[in-house]
Amino acid sequence: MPKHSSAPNYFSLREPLRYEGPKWKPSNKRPLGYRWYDPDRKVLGKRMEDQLRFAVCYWHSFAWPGSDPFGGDTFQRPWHATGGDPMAQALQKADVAFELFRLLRVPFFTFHDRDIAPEGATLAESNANVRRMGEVFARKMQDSGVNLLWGTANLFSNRRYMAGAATNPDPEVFAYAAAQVKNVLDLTHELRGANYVLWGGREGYETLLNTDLKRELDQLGRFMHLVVEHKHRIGFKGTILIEPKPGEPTKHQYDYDVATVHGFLRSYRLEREIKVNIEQNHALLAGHTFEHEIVLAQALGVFGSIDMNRGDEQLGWDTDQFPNNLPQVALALYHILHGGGLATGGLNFDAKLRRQSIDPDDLVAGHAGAMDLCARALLVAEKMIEDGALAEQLRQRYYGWDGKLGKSILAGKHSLDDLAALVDKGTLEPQPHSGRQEVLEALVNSYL
Ligand code: XLS
Ligand code: NI
Ligand code: NI
Repeated sequence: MPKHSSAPNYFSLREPLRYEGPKWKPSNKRPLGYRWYDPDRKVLGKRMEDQLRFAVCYWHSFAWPGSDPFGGDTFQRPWHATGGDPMAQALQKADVAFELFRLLRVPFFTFHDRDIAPEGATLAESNANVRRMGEVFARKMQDSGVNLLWGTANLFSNRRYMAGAATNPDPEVFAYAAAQVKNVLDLTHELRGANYVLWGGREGYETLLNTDLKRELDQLGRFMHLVVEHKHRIGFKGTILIEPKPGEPTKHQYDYDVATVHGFLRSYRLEREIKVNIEQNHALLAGHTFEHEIVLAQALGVFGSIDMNRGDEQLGWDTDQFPNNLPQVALALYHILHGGGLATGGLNFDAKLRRQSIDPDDLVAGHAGAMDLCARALLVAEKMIEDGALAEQLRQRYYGWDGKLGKSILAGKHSLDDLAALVDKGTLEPQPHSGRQEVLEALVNSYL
């Protein structure tokens, strides 16, 4: 048996972490605290907590046992013990989850249906279990003030989804997935979730030898329309989000990256209804930077929310580590804030401990360290925005486009013939200018 087995005493900490100030260092007596995360501090006109909108995810922290392809459960959470009553275990898990939220003072959480309640013999039974846990959540949320950033349905673990959910060759699987999403979307609405997420875990394929790609895309489009129609029917005010990921579990995922998802949304006339949930590690796996995906989503009008984690520079899979790179996170937050902030979105720690981190308190440490890093990065982003030098150099670089020629080109006032004539007259003499990348990189470092 692990040392701490009953839910309220699962962690050794009793009092919630607090803001300790910039001089604070972890000590044996007080190993955990916030050096930067000061929820009430005003940053660019909003409380820090409201700028960052942190969420703890249920799946990595409470559902995953520490397994990898070569070995099983390392964490031995008491609610995973074999032979236990699954519903009692789900309740214990929820107690520990809300205890972690309290200790961290985190304002939001996220879940899949299968994380929170046991799967039953039929879908009706499974859905009922989810709803029972939903009632438990409603009470706990009321008591704690913790809110739901988003809910989602797990349409990828069960073998019925091995060939996809909406993109399955069998319409009965499509119907099954629809029934599951309806249940979680209804629950998310009842719990006043800020968003609903669809990650197309198995919406993709391994080989075209057994896959009709066009049909599968049409099925996915139809599925998304059903979700949007249902959202409006029940009056859910949150945002529907698709989470792009380029590979894993399938070789070709249809929701490859922000550009691909946007193209899909446009083709199926969904671009006004659905936005994206961008995950740092997924951006890297797609061959992009995190900032690229953020800024592109903003440019296309589909920026929604963030799954905040980090990949490994050597490993080509979704390692889902807690963020720990100040310049990277600072630039991401700079772009998020510069483009208007998070709106209904948040920073969801879709991040898991390394499987050797088996002490319950490691769960507190992983999140607390990540929250503090993000808070520190937010303060860096604030300096970047208040100083304005980064924005100013962009303005200068595109200066010509705000002038007479640039404006009239964009307004469609010139044909190719016109422009050729202008150049022939010899009045234009474009001069190359330095891109100054090194200067700008040093500028970024000056804010750190
Ligand atoms: C997997 C995804 C998943 C989604 C939720 O790689 O990140 O965890 O965030 O289904
Ligand atoms: Ni994710
Ligand atoms: Ni992921």
